[in-house]
Amino acid sequence: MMRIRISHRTLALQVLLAASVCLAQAPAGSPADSNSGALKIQTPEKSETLLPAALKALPHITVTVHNPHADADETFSGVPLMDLLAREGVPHGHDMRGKALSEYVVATGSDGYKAVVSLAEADPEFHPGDVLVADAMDGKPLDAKTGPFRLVVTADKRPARSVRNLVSIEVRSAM
Ligand SMILES: Nc1nc2c(c(=O)[nH]1)N[C@H]1C(S)=C(S)[C@@H](COP(=O)(O)O)O[C@H]1N2
Ligand SMILES: [Mo]
Repeated sequence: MMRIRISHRTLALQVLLAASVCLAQAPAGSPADSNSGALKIQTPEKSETLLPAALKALPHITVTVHNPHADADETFSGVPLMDLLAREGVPHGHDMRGKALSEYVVATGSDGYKAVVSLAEADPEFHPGDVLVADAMDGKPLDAKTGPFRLVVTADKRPARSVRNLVSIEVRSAM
């Protein structure tokens, strides 16, 4: 009796272990795999996938927006979108001219919801307001319903472009 119980427990442990190894090895980043926790950043030249810990390690800013639906102020902390794009060599600042003005960012949530911001809108040296990839609200990491990442566009009067469960940001050109 004792031996059977022990071996069952061992088997359960092995199943758990195997499952956690599978989870750890699951490919991450495509919009299809929801809640993989990874953010794919794609430009015409490069692509990179950031895990929550990597984004958390980058310099953050904090913004407060009013959510008219919740009728509440919400304080988000995150990394400016343009800081993430600049890592991939996307033009900004002095270079926000010419072809750069034809470029735009498609932000996609794990449910397939999409919103577009122009590259110029995402550049704080060009356009007022902040566009950030937030990973915390009111001092806490975003919950599963919203995170781990959410786009925040402070100049918008409604949070409709605030893509929840953000899984991908892709830079494209209209030219
Ligand atoms: N992934 C995803 N993000 C989304 C949406 C959605 O359907 N899917 N709806 C948007 C709309 S229209 C609004 S008004 C806000 C609502 O955000 P809230 O639930 O935090 O108020 O989320 C935005 N982000
Ligand atoms: Mo909305």
